[in-house]
Amino acid sequence: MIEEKMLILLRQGKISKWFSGIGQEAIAVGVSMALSPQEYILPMHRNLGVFTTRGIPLNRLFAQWQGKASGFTKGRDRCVHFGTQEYRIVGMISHLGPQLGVADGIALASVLKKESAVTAVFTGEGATSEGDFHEALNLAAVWDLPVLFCVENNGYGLSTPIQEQFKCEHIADKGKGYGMEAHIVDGNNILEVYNTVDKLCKSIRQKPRPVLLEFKTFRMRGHEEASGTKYVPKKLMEEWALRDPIENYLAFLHEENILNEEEEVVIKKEIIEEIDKNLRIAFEEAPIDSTLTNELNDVYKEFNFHLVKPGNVVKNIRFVDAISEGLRQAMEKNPQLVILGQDIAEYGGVFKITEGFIDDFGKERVRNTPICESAVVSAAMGLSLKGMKTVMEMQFADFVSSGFNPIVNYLAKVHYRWNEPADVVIRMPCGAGVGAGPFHSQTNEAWFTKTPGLKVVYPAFPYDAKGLLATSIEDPNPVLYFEHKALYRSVYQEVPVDYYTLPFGKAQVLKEGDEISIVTFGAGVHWAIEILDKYPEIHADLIDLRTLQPLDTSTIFNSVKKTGKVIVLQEDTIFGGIASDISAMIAEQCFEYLDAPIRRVGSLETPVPFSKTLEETYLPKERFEEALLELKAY
Ligand SMILES: Cc1ncc(C[n+]2csc(CCOP(=O)(O)OP(=O)(O)O)c2C)c(N)n1
Ligand SMILES: [Mg+2]
Repeated sequence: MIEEKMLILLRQGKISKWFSGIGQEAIAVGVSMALSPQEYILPMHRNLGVFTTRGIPLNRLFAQWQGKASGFTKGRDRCVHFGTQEYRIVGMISHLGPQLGVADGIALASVLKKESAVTAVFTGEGATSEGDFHEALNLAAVWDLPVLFCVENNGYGLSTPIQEQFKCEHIADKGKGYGMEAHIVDGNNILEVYNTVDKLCKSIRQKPRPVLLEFKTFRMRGHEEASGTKYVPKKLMEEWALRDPIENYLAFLHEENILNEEEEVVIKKEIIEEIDKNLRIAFEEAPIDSTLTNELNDVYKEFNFHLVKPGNVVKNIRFVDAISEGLRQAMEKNPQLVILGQDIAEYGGVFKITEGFIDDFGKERVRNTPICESAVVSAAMGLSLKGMKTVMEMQFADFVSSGFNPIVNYLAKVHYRWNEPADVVIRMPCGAGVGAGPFHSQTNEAWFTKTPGLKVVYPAFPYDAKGLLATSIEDPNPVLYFEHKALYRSVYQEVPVDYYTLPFGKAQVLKEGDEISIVTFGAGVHWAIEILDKYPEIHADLIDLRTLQPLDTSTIFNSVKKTGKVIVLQEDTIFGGIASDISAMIAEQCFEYLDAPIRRVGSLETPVPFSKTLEETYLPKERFEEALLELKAY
């Protein structure tokens, strides 16, 4: 009845979009009723029944659809794209697939917390073609996670019929391939849905494992209202109309004398009144009002940085040891912290940073993952929803492209959208100079500095690496932590033995001079030191940024105002990199102080080549030296 009302409002232009679940109601309602209120459900765009069954006040639901303040996203996301911890609902993002992995993470948290709870996640049959579906099911199977994967096979993914979507007869057939129990359920029969799910949930709570359910059903309206159903054969529509879950259940209730017609009239009248009353409340609510500050402040969860001062006892260690030590101490400090990554357990990770960790923290908290970056990032999101922290080791920063979607669309946006932090650190072994070719050498920080909602940390020294890793883990926001492989075993420093933190957004001025400012980070810092050592007559400020988001612009601007000349040096190719943005900011903020053109120096605009000689030409060290001398002489 809510849907029928919405279709009217849509025609009147009072709401902007509607994804109808007419014909599929029994699935969302049946599944939700079989779960306990404490168990999480991750619904899709057609699952209104999840929201109503969980008892969300209708005025809030309507306000959400109208982008009003008493909705769930402060007007920032539309329709059912929201979550609410209060009702244990985690809404979808448009990309469909990532929520399957998020369900894995929630289920993993429930296992680690020994809660014996089921997590139910929905998807359409169309989205089962996404890699995320395969990754999430595989991960859940390997880890025995108590996830109920509910596939609503409604015949179409937008206009694409199932025979153009997958080749096997039933989606449930795929369960065998994942080593997973799977069932086919008549999704139009509420009793069958409820009884099947109820029985399964009882069993999964006893013996945690994933189960794949394929609900056979049909989409009776267009993908969304505007797109219509012209491409759907009339015959199919007619056949499925006879199987309408609500009509049939109603007939059943009448036949069994559970409900008579007078009662039906009374109930419907009550529901109409409830809908109308709540719609009135939502419509009367003023349009959302916000300020720029308000909008900007909600991109990140507030983080009250807690300075833990470094102790006096130090040890001379390598960059790689500092990261390992920082991670180990964070594990000791935070029982809620887990580490996920490929080959990180017994093997100790390809760079041996987690060597020995499973002996101290156990296999539950130091988890080898299958090769499925997207599902693991999503699972980390799910762990965060249950109050846990994750450090994920990306085996090489290059491979982050396989987990890109959930990072930039889920982790980065979730706090702005519905106030939930993504308490995840992704460690990114990066960088060239190690003869590793185009796919093991990139420094891809620019993929992330572009995206509001992410923090980006990029230390150049062991001392900073340890302290900034501690802060990254304490910070509840998603952090991309870049660690340069060429520095791992070549850079040593005296590093405090005990745990300490360092603030984000504070650059370090490593050398002071009044002629030129050099702004850089990561390996660039070491190249700059080397070249400056060669030319003691050049008096330069050398600024190591340490974190790129947040960025310490005041240290940059103060230096440029003093020297009037600046080189921004980065290892990545220049175009679209952070050096370009920094130089634009300098141009805007320090124009009157400049005595020479701002110079950006970076790698050649090619992929990173393998051979040593080509790699030397690719990397910007020599070009930096030239730029330095040119600028000195300018
Ligand atoms: C990554 C991605 N690709 C494409 C789309 C566009 N899109 C949104 S829903 C949808 C169809 C989904 O079909 P299905 O999974 O069967 O769910 P249904 O709509 O039938 O419930 C498509 C193609 C999208 N939102 N995200
Ligand atoms: Mg579909």
